[in-house]
Amino acid sequence: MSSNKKIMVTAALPYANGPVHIGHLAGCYLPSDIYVRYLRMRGRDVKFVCGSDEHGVPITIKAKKEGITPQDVVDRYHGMMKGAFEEFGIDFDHYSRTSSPQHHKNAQEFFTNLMEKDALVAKETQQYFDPEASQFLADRYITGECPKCHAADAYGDQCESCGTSLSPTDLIAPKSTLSGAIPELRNTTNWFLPLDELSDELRAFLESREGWKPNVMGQCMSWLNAGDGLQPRAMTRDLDWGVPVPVADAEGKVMYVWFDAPIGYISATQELLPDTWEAYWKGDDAEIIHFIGKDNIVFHCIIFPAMLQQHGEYAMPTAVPANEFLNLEGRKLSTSKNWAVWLHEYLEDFPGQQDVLRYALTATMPETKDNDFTWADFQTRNNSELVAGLGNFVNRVMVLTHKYYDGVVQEPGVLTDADREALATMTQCGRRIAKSLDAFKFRDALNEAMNVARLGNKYLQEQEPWKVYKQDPARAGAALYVATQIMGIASIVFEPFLPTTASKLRGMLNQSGVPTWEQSNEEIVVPAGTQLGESALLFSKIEDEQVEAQREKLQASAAANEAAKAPSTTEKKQMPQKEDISFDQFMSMDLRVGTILEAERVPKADRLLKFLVDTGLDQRTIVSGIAEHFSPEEMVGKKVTVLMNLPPRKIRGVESQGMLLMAEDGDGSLRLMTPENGADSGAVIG
Ligand code: B3M
Ligand code: ZN
Repeated sequence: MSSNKKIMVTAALPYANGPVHIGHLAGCYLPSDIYVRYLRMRGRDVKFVCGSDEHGVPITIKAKKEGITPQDVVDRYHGMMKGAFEEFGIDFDHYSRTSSPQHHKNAQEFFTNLMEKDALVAKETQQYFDPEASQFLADRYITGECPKCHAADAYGDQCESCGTSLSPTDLIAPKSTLSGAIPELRNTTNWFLPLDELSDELRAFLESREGWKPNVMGQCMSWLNAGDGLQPRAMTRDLDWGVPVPVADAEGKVMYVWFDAPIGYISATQELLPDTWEAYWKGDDAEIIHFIGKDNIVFHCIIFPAMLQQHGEYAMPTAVPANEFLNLEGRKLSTSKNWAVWLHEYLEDFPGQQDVLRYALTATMPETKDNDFTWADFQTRNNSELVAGLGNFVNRVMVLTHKYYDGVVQEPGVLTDADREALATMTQCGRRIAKSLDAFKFRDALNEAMNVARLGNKYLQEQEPWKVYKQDPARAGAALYVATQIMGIASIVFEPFLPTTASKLRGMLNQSGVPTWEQSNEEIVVPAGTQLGESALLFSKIEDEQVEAQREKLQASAAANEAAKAPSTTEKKQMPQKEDISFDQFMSMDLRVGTILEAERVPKADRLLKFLVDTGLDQRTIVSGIAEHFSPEEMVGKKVTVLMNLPPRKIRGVESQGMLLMAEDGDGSLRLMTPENGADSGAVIG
């Protein structure tokens, strides 16, 4: 990367339909933020943009469910997401939103540009239409059986069980999510991007990219090389929420959310730099890097590049470092199942400990394969690595320097071999971290940064200034001088990963302003004579009870979510009402309260119980097919409702003189009809 490049870093625009969780952070916001902070320290000309993705069917569905407008939904979450990113130090130059007027204008210009070049093809196709809700059903408005894996609840655009990307007409037994109605096919015109004709150009673009992660390039090539190749894809939808299609007679049509959302990166840059934005998006100096999660690869590596190629004025993406998925305690993170750690809730439980989460998530970042976040791992990383490693090292340097030298960094005098070796090792760290960061290897980079703290602890352990001081205060001062330089390097190399901690370190070292990355190659970071500041607490131990509470909270909220979703009894399958009877027929039924005196099983009849029932009038035998639901023992003494005047009939050789009434649920479970407050045997019901 030559240094006159204009570097545009984007992080996927999160849908404004829920708060931000750790999966989002680990997937693309942390790696992009670390990368940008690092580039800034290298003095690179970099801009970092993001924003809320406010279109798309999930938002309209949520609005319908809550009885509010889509704008209400996105207003609620836009502010929340922006705030969460700020809290966690995700340092965008601009966080925009796709409902902004600038974005609508920009996306419409882009669309018009493609129309003028005949790059979009109008096609009449049959789309599903909900006759009850009288609207076309795009994407997630329609569910059905997945034709590939046969999961029951695949969406019109994708099956979440097997990941296959689908069209609504692919679904088996489709159903409208709006009304539950069976949709019918109707004709409608939409505009398509003819990806089938653009394969060669796309292949040439992808083959010209260097150093892409194998997981990303592999996915792209498998689409290009698939049996039937790329297919034309509709770039508009029959919907009323989105960027209106800027074409006459396109009433009631908006852009497909994946058409307008990536253009949102450009719109955000225009808002940030109204006069100079083009330098970051056009021409040979523009370097464009998209940080995303793996489910967004097709859109950033195939569809958006195809749009850019057809438009013709824009530079093509340089890199798309997509991450895999983060799981949570062995399960897939899920907003809808409430299986997540929400950033705003984390902050309530661990106030001021943003860097701990940044650290734990970077250390388990799903760079090359899916990875699992567990609270146990979080606790270990905090207690063993941050508290016992980095925190302990810094604390020893600060406490000893204050104790022996009033906080003044001593002249080292003549350095020993061990000192020189420690300083030489430490000046290599920045280079090694840089190499990993340049290759988007964030876990390796963080581990290298942690090596600075490990080096510091090892050095102090070997030099033991707390012992040496008594005989040789000058030597102890020299050792603390060296240790302070190591702490100085830590304050530089941790800046991209743990910005709050790095800033506290600078405070302790009496340094102001973010240093340059090159300073990490120097042997003197904190000159002798520097008066150190107060020792600040960097990290504190996380107790077993705290992580146990988190695990419980997770289980409880997932369970509560499940319960809230379970169909209520009124939604269960109900028996249709029977035909009317006359009032006389009703009055002719003789119903009375009875008490069960004896109960036993009927031999060789699994389902039958034989009762002796006191009806007030007599004691009679009644046989009932409820042995699968009740044991004879539990029935004795129970009050029941008896239909008295059913003609006697023989069941398995036993004459039954009446019937016990039961309530049967939709799921087949039975309950006795027992009078409240224990009415006497013989009480007449009616
Ligand atoms: N909103 C999808 C997602 O959050 C989408 C990203 C848009 S990036 C242009 O997964
Ligand atoms: Zn499937």
